[in-house]
Amino acid sequence: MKRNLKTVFKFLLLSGTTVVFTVLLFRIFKIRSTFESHERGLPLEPSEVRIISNEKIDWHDYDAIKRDSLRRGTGEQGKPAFLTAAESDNYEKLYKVNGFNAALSDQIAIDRAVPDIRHPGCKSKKYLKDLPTVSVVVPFHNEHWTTLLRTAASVVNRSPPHLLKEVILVDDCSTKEFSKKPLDDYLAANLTKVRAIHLPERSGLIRARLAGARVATADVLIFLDSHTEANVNWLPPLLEPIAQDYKTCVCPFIDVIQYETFEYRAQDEGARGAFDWEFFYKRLPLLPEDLEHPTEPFKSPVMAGGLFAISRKFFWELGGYDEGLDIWGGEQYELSFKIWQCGGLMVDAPCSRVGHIYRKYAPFPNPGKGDFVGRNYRRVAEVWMDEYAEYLYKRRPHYRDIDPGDLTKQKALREKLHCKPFKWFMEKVAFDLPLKYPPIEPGDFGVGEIRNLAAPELCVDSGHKDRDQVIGLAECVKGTNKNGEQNFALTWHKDLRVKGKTLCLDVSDPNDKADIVLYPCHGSQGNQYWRYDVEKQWFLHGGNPRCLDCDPGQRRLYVTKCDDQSKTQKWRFENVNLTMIADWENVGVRF
Ligand SMILES: *[C@@H]1O[C@H](CO)[C@@H](O)[C@H](O)[C@H]1NC(C)=O
Ligand SMILES: *[C@@H]1O[C@H](CO)[C@@H](O)[C@H](O)[C@H]1NC(C)=O
Ligand SMILES: [Mn+2]
Repeated sequence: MKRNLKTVFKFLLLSGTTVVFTVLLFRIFKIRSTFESHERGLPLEPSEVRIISNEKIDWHDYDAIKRDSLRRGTGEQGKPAFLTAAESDNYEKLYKVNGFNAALSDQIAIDRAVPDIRHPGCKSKKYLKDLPTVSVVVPFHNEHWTTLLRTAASVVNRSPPHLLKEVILVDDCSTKEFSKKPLDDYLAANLTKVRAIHLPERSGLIRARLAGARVATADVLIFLDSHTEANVNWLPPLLEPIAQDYKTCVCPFIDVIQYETFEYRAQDEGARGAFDWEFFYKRLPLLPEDLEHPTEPFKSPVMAGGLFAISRKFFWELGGYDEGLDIWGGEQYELSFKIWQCGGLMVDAPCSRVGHIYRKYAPFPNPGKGDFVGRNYRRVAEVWMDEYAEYLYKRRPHYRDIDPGDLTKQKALREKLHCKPFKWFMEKVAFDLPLKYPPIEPGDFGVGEIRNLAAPELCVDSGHKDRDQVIGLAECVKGTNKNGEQNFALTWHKDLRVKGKTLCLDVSDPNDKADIVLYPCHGSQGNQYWRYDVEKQWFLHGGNPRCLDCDPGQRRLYVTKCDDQSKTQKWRFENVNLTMIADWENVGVRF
């Protein structure tokens, strides 16, 4: 009996141990798997072994939110503000040097409250309990003192203290009095987590960011412009994707701080970053799967440039920025291409929002360095874009003659990291970019006069009219005399233009028999979308299409419900490119 008990006891003990052991193993395994992704990301010193768990918590600082909600005064809660006559002494002078209403900024508290305009779903979102630490790097040159301090204060006040290791203001050789000792003193007295480093010579935005990154010590680098305001709970959504994979770069949503009134508002509810073939920053619509999860990070081909989070480890693995890039321009493309092509990932996090003052105008003098932006673009194109660089050069032929300088280091880096070709980036990441921004501008779907079948002596006529004016029909004019009057192009933008002008046939009225007016072409569909149906000889307008129709007696044009029996809805379009029309869906954007 005693032996039996002992056996049972032993058995229990053993199986108990097994259970405990299994649970432990399971946990270790679980820990290990998150640990691994973490480990790849953040250099964990042996002394700082962290227990990484998948536990998620609510990171909101409800006390701070409460305090903010009670604030009243000029510009509080991000409401538009105005100067009184007495305050507006410096208005012109400060506007001129800053490009925004800096006199008003001085009347607004450094730690003002901004409205929480996140998607409502963000308010209940939880994030990993274990998040990496952050160094915020803010380069500036002659930033106005209150906008600079507001940037720093918003970061300090809206970040969990144990995550925010430091804020580094990189003074790129500013000449304003405040930028030196008064700034250092202010920070030492009032914002102890924030410090300024003063560069001995003017280095430009790109090298100033690099200088800040070099002295940063936390796991994650966050770069911000010097006239921004971090919004509620901005940090965890930026950090979680990096904690999960250190090769993920995360951008916040950028809100608008209006340059005149400092009103804080959304610019939109998200879009994917892109570019056209002159390297203007553009945006692509969210994908259907992105729209389904409005609070989840979504992939974005390129960053806007000024505001993003990246692990320090990955940033330096990518060589930081190309140091050959001068002052500003092209660096957002360089880093974006590198991130994607060299094994990383870039996302926008909708629940992280940061306001940014978009200036009314750039107040800085030209640095007198020639076409430094063109040279930067050339460097980026030569190193990363392979055969696609040609599309850039086709539009800006003088780039071919710019000496890009020594590229061996950049090319060696691309080699060393086994980065993918640009074609891969275009096909897998920016796959819908060519629809909206085709590398080679397609021809027109059709061009020439548009003649009505019911009244074959009448043609659509723009009559030298201008924007907002209604157009109608006129006697068809033969031959060469119809330039700009009866000569129209159905372009690859899927708009119908007065040939040779950027005026488009536009219908904004949803009512039946709505007029056709001229309006500057905006290339973004909507009221200017037209399609030609070759079989039916219809001009179809809009997404829920109506047909171009007319009243020959009144010489009036309008759109109305399509009708197979109607002859006034039939139009002969002088020259139609049937190949292109047959490929309608694959040319330009879809409605
Ligand atoms: C600290 O902030 C207060 C309030 O904004 C200001 O009056 C004071 O001058 C600051 N301290 C320094 C040393 O600048
Ligand atoms: C029609 O379009 C195709 C494809 O864009 C082009 O190759 C062809 O030259 C065009 N034809 C005419 C007559 O313009
Ligand atoms: Mn800016």
